[in-house]
Amino acid sequence: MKMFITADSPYARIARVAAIEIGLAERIEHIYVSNRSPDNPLLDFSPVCRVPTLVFGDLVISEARHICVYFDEFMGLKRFFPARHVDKWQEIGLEGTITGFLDGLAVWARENRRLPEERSPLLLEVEAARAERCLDWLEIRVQNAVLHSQRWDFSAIVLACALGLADHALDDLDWRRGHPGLDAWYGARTQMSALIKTMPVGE
Ligand SMILES: N[C@@H](CCC(=O)N[C@@H](CS)C(=O)NCC(=O)O)C(=O)O
Repeated sequence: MKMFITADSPYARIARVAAIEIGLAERIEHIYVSNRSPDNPLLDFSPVCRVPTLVFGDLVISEARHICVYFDEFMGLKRFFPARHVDKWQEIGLEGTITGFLDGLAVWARENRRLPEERSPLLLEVEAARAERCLDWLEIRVQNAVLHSQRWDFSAIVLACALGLADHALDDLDWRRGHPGLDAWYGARTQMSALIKTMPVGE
């Protein structure tokens, strides 16, 4: 099994964390690639050419979520998508909001990589507002323990990787201000070895 990744992608980080947590990391060859480079070896496997991409024989899986589902099934576990006692659709709603939060931060971080004069002020404003709304929403879910301290499933991993992206690439987002519960939730997770080992590097 091999997995194409970059050192700074929050999506690749989700899959890397999942591989560690489920005990597959040592069985996966991690291949670091340079996104958008014409000689990216991932082009031989995927026309979409985004990280993470998992390759196993003739099977090619992109999308961090699908890779996590695959890891669960491969190991015969329900590690990242456990059966819930609460309404399954509430869980799916939560996951969608957290994923949307990450997607917004990723768009913002990508825009920040452009030259200042090439950045869209509208896009930056829209993403900053989206992030603030999501942070307030998430703070409530931490305070009422929907996002409780023991939770370390797919949604929680995505949230940790999103906040890691904010710390790594979004200096202009002071996300801890006004969100003490989220700060504490994330602070406890940063001590976890899977997050330490996958700390974003570069760009
Ligand atoms: N929805 C995808 C997003 C993956 C994604 O956007 N990866 C970025 C890196 S953060 C990428 O590989 N971009 C390459 C490109 O846009 O050419 C997932 O969940 O895995």
